Amino acid sequence: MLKLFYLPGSCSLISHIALEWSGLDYSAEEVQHDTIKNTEYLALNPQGQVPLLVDGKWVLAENFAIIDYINDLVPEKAIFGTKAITDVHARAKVRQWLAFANSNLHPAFLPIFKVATLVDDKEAQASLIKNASMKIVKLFASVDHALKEQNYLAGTDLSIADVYIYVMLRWTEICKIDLSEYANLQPFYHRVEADQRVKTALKSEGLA
Ligand SMILES: N[C@@H](CCC(=O)N[C@@H](CS)C(=O)NCC(=O)O)C(=O)O
Repeated sequence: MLKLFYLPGSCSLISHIALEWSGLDYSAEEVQHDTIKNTEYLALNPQGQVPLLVDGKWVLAENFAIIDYINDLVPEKAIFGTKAITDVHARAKVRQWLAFANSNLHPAFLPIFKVATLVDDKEAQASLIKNASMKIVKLFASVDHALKEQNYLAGTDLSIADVYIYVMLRWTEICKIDLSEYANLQPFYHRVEADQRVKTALKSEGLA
């Protein structure tokens, strides 16, 4: 059976939703910040981070890789969206949005979440948070633009790329980043959140 280690509401929520979507037999174990830095966990994932997927004796880290692996296990579940099953361009677009979310958006939050480890001075911290927030707002412009003509980022139905962006949007709420200049983000957020697989994973992490 597959087992996922997660921190509630963190980026591991994306892999959690993918597992829920897969219909595969899995368990999800909540971990604490100190647990992922202990020797036992570091032996499984030297990065000391979530998500971490354990499949028997085999372990896999990194959201992108975990999502891709789950999709390979159950391609008929259309985790990359229905169109992506047969359409190479649709599949490539899902990967483009996943890459954007994973390597542009996701790290842009780090100066906010880790501000105390980056600078000591309170004024400098406030300025760092302000600048990082402005960068995040700019990054969401392309998401908003893509959602002008369609309800989902890479096709006619939900894909895991939408889920990734949804989790990043949750973080903007936590960080109080104002995205109200973008008309398409709020309806998209509610659309994704209304999905039963998303709801189930949220509930299981105590976030519903
Ligand atoms: N590149 C990794 C990043 C994973 C990551 O940043 N995980 C965060 C939660 S969102 C974490 O474990 N933070 C705890 C820490 O780094 O101490 C991925 O995409 O899976």
